[in-house]
Amino acid sequence: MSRDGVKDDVLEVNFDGLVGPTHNYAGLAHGNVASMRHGGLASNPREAALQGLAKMKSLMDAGYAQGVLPPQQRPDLGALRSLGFAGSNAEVLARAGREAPQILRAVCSASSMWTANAATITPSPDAPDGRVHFTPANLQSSFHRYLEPETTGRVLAAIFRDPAHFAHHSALPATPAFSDEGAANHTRLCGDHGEPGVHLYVYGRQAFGGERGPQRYPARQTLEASQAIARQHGLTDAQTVFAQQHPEAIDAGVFHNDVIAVGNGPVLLYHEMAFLDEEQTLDALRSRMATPLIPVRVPSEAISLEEAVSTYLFNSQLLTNPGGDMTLVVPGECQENETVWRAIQDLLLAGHNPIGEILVKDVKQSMRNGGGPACLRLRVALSAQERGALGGRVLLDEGLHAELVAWVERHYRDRLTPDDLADPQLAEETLAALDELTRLLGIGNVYPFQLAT
Ligand code: SUG
Repeated sequence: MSRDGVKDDVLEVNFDGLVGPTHNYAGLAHGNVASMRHGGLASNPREAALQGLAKMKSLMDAGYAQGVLPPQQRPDLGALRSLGFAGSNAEVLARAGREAPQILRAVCSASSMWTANAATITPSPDAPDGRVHFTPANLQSSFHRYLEPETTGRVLAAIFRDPAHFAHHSALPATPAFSDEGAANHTRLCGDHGEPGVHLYVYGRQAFGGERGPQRYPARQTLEASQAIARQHGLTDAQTVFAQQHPEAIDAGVFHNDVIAVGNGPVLLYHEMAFLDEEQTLDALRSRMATPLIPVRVPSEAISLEEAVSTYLFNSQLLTNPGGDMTLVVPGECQENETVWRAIQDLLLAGHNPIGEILVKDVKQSMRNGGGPACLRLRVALSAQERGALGGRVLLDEGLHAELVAWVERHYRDRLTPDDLADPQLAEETLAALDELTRLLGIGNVYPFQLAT
């Protein structure tokens, strides 16, 4: 730490979720139009994992700090057993496949790949005790995602294990009043990443009281959940802004704020329909930030809500380069859409803002389930000392990347349909792969099958 409250050596590390071997299209996410549209399609788990690793590698090669988080144990046989399916693993899977195919699909989802929903993070320059704070998201809005937080908590505790630097909180009560979907609804705005920041929490509804909510699709984040996380992490009113997401955006398929806005440093790139009260949100940020806010507003006349949702322009990663300018990492779908591609050139690249470069990444396997480049990563701003205190081998380098690619090629199938999910061989393959992965990453035993006595 050199100046007051400022850490000079803080870097934002993007921890991408490794896509799990059971990646499939089950149409599980109500209000997520890509998931609803592609349910039942055959997936390619191998291609999905390799696309994710290729994105990680190219950002690592470009000089950004890149981390990786492991997938979860799927099928979640424990969840099936808790629902009354008994017998051998093969019997449990066969009966679930016969009697409750929707439940079987849910317990096979590889949804933990979207690590933007894994947790909410407060980096150390902002926390009163000078540690990095973590709260796993309860993801209680859907059954398949409600299965994630327990293992997420174990994985985060295994990696961010040194209590001198890292503080772990419990997920919020998994009930609609405290519905929480993690960092996807949270943006930290600041000068450099090591300077104190202001935390923008975007919620879809208020559980106790409150006004207009969406009519068609569910709001997955409550104000009460966001407030509880800020309290857990010790943030004050001067450090926080709580803004309601526009209900019309949720009803158009914007199920998380990161589908319609992305911030980095002092820049907030957003669609005009992102917030119910745009001016109030910007004013609240401006009045709290130590650095001038740089809003980059995209009006509906340039890009409609529907185009924002179908191309996921706002689900891009906005990354800081050493000189202070920024790179926007967009999904391939943005380049395929003429209107959006033109708006990127005219509004973003030619506008008065630090965005100086666009990188296009193909993450189509994930996009078909509504997960773009920004969904696939959890941002954790860490000082050099905190990076040095990480457990396991999770910061990507050439060697780790090559080993992960080889691991995927050894274990993953290149085609999976919903009917394949009852195959007991798939479950065996997956557990063997995951067991090997925890050794490769050096994170110890984190999966239920490894912890069972
Ligand atoms: O929760 N899709 C995920 C996508 C999450 C995207 N994350 C962010 N925007 N940060 C979801 O809706 C679909 C699974 C399926 O249908 O098979 C799914 O869960």
